[in-house]
Amino acid sequence: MSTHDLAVADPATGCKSTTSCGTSRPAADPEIAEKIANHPCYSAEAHQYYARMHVAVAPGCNIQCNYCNRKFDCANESRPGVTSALLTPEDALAKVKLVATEIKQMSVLGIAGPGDPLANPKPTFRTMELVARDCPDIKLCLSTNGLRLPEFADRIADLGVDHVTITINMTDPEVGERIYPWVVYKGRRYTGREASKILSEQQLEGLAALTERKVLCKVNSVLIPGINDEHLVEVSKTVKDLGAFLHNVMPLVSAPEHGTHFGLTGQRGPSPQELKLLQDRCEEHDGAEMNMMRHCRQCRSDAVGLLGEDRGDEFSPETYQGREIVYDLAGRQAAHEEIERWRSEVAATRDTLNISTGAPVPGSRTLPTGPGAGLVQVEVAAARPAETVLVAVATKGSGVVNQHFGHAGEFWIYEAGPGWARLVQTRDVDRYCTGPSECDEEESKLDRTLEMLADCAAVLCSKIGPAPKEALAEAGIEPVEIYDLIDKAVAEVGGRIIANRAPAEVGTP
Ligand code: CLF
Ligand code: SF4
Repeated sequence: MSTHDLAVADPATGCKSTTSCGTSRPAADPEIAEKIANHPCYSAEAHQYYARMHVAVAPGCNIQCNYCNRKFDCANESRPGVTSALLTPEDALAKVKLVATEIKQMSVLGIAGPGDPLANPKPTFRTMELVARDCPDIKLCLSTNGLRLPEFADRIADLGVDHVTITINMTDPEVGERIYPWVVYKGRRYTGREASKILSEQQLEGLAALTERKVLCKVNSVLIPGINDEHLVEVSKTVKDLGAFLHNVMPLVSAPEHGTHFGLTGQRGPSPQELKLLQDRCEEHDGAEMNMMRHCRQCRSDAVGLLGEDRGDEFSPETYQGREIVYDLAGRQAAHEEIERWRSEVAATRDTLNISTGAPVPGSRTLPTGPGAGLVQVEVAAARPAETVLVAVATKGSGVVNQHFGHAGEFWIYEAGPGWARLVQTRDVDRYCTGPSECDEEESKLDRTLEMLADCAAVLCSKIGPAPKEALAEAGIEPVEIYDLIDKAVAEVGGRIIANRAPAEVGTP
């Protein structure tokens, strides 16, 4: 398929760093490369093509976070205020088989709640065992607060769970006591600084144990302005030294109606710009030089589909409970081959046009990969151009600008310049919404979108109506109607904007 055939091509349905975009780093270590190739969270590029699903099998939790209300899902990976219905491991298996057949690009099963998976080891591991037995091509993934991680490191590795996320919001108990009022460890309840000390020690020990066992680890951190914002660069350094592959700094989502301690006490979340600044700091040479995830969507514990979409409603219990579902392994393999064929065409187009996504090209830098793992050769990214601008993209995935401005629930923010198209953030309207009462009105929605895209030079979408087009132009954001490969369109539009601007107007976003 050539890039000229984009109208039918849909097979699956400003950082300052001059090195690499972590999530799109094609690690030279073939084992790591294989692990991230079709994991939508560990690879920004893969997330345009592959989907994940979660099954909500783990209800209880053994700690209290000040951004969590137990009526809802674990807020370590979910947006507060969403509730997922609990499944038995057997029902979870049936659901996985059905989703895997209907959504063939679903490549990963994650367990992320609604409580902490390792506070509920029986249903968590039983589900993993059943899926490993019946669905051999699905990657297994787990997200935990880490309190019981050292205890279960061997079991996780033995089960073939390749990816584990640990939420680490601090390594300093003084910071921790403002986030965690208590933890329950080995049957005893701890409070204050002692609680955070235990939690932190367990998290770091668990991380080291997993990386020693070659399990690929991601660390999630919730950015809480005024509490851990200054501390998170240090956290990033620490977890990198212990072998974490990726760091995902997520915004605190806090509102009184969520009923959380932070929501009720008026603790605010960060703006998209504050979040990006912190992510950039973690990644910079004088920061942690960590591999950062930029495309997290803070999913529900029963999320289904591509990141950023939720197809959970299509799979209600009646659709899978008590049904004999045949696992279509051959059909899935054929669908994945088609995705890979299209991905390599997109990559070939990038190569021909000499466009970099911040991903590495062959070079000679060496990086530690974890305690005891020694050094591996990684590839070095193409240099970022001296001048870039931010552009927003409306897309439904598959690497193509293919969404109407008005239909976009989120925008992908790219750093753009001549030969440069690097995904640095995704932003959606609701995530940063502060007042639900205002969000229903069309005009207010548009105002919020404009506010959210205020630091962007252009918006790329397949179509846009006259009113938003005018509003964007008035706000100094160029609306661009285009149907093309994202990387190509972003680099071209960014390059043109920079070329047309007076030098003083262009800065580092
Ligand atoms: Fe799920 Fe998490 Fe595994 Fe991904 S989600 S358990 S690593 S398969 Fe992904 Fe969702 Fe962000 Fe999590 S976008 S919230 S990082
Ligand atoms: Fe809530 Fe998750 Fe924290 Fe437990 S670990 S208190 S479920 S956010």
